[in-house]
Amino acid sequence: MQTWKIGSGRLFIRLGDITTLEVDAVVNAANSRLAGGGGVDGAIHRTAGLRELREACQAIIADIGLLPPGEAVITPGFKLPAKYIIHTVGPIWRGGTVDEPKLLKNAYMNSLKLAQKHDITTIAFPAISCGAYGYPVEEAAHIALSALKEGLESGLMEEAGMILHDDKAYATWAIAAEKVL
Ligand code: AR6
Repeated sequence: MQTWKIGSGRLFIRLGDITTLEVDAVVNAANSRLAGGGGVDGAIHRTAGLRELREACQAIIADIGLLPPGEAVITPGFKLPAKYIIHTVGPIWRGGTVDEPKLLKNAYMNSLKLAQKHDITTIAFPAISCGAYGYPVEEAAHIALSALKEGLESGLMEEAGMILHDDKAYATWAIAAEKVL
């Protein structure tokens, strides 16, 4: 784990499994239908409790239709150690032709803003869009860290960071942090 002081807050990067974290909120890399899936979404659903989380997600979708890329919604954490789950949808990588960087930044910033509204002070993100959605990891790391830095500088959160699931992703984020932070 590495940490940086940003404004009056703290940014961290850490290797591990986001479903084990004792933070106020973990972020889920969801899809627009909040239908569950593989990757981190599947892990969060299984650990939080498939039935409870599915019901909560279906209620949101019944209300809003679809969750567009870059937007965020919140549910309880159910059986997770985290109190809340913030579900956001990253962009599917299409070669950088359809505003992917802006949408990825929005996913981070809108998650932080929604968290602040719920008095969340500590939050952990997975590498949104870096699995099934195919975002180039180095570019995603720069965008993610810049967004977290911006959020901490503007006082949205006390502690915000990334949980990287494997050594390679962790190394990429650590190199990006040397440039961005
Ligand atoms: N903790 C932290 N990170 C994890 C974990 C975990 N337990 N498991 C996987 N990762 P992905 P996306 C990392 O595919 O690209 C789903 O089916 C993984 O190594 O989960 O945004 C949704 O339903 C990768 O670096 O999310 C959507 O349909 C990162 O999490 C779609 O996939 C993100 O990979 C979203 O695709």
